[in-house]
Amino acid sequence: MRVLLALTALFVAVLGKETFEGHQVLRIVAKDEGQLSLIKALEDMSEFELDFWRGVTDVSTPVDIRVPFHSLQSVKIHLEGQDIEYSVMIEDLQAMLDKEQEEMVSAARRPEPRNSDSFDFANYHPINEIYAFQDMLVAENPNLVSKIVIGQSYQGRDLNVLKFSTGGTNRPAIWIDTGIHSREWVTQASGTWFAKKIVTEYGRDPALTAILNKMDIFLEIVTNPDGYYYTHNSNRMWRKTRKPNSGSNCVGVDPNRNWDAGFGGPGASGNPCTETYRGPRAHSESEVKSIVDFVKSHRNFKAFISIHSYSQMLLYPYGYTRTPVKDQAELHSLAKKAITDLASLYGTRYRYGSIINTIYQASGGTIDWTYNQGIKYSYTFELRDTGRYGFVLPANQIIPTAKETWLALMAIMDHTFKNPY
Ligand code: 0X9
Ligand code: ZN
Repeated sequence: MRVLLALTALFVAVLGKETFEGHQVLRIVAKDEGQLSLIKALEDMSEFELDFWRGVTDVSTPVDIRVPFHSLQSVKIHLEGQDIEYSVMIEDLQAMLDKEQEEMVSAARRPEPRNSDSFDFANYHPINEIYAFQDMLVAENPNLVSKIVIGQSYQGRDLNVLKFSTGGTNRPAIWIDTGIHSREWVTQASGTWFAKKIVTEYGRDPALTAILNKMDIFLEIVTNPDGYYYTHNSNRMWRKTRKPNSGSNCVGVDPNRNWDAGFGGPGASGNPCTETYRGPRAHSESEVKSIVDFVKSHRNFKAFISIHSYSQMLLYPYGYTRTPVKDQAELHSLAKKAITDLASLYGTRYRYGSIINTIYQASGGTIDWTYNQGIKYSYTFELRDTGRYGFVLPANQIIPTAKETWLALMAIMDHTFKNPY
């Protein structure tokens, strides 16, 4: 088995992309607490090589698991043997990825955009195209947009942050990041759309104009560039960073378990071979540390919004502890307002609440750290969908997703603007 794995890795390294032929995504719903523990136990059965797309919340909330072809039979028999019900959400993951790839290839046949207006927001793009888009936006709007390089990724890529500012020095600011988990492609795509939206609406939308006349917005679209590059070129399902782990053949750290907030506690793993590996120490990942340093030296962030997918949720701290945050009441009612606005466009339904009560316990998460730094309006989104396509959301949903999410972002930004602290 070891040899086979090593050979597969070598094969992929030399010849290109990992394939997911015959991989299925199963949806499992626990009927009772007993079944829930049995499902949790699957997380530790490394021989199955399962990939939890949507982790264990509670009884009656579905769990989505990508099961490789080689373990499909045994997993199904295992579940049936324990009387656990499952359904097949995705029959053949590779077929879905082939379609995604075809759409990208045919979109890429169009002429290269000469300006940010002709950028194809309705399709997914490799990192170089997103970076080129960012530079065009800066060149076209020198009085509104600038690019700040807050550091380098492990593999040496620039960590780019777009700063939207109409002047002033160290104004109160709003942070938005997308793509810290690289495979959550609709987030980077939405981030790109938000960037364009901000420049087109400044001077038109009175609410955004008022915000930008007093505050700055910082947007990091490709927050995990090494991972993003890897999803395009080697493994579409890559979530973590790409830093090797000493003493292990497994690569990468979960950048949403690497922050100094309950670091090392329950809801993260100490095993480098898992998808929720916390890393050797807090802020060990340069993609995380660069934001930490930036936020600390800026000292004037008032809102921090970290965007993930999927499951349609708007969450606030904490994830590492059940202790409610002191601003719980305000964060809760603002979340409700934001998801109501979001739903007003297409009826997309979101759940909302604290991370630990709504999704699951997760330690070392981004917004727990930012909240503890004193950034009251710390939120995290899980964008579309609820599992039909999961991380492989069809490109024709990018713009609708971005548009509805923008309404929720505006609700949070507007509230932040109107409630200085
Ligand atoms: O497990 C995570 O890191 C998040 N889910 S995801 O599928 N995007 O990986 C949820 C944890 C807490 N919530 C967020 N920070 N979104
Ligand atoms: Zn995520």
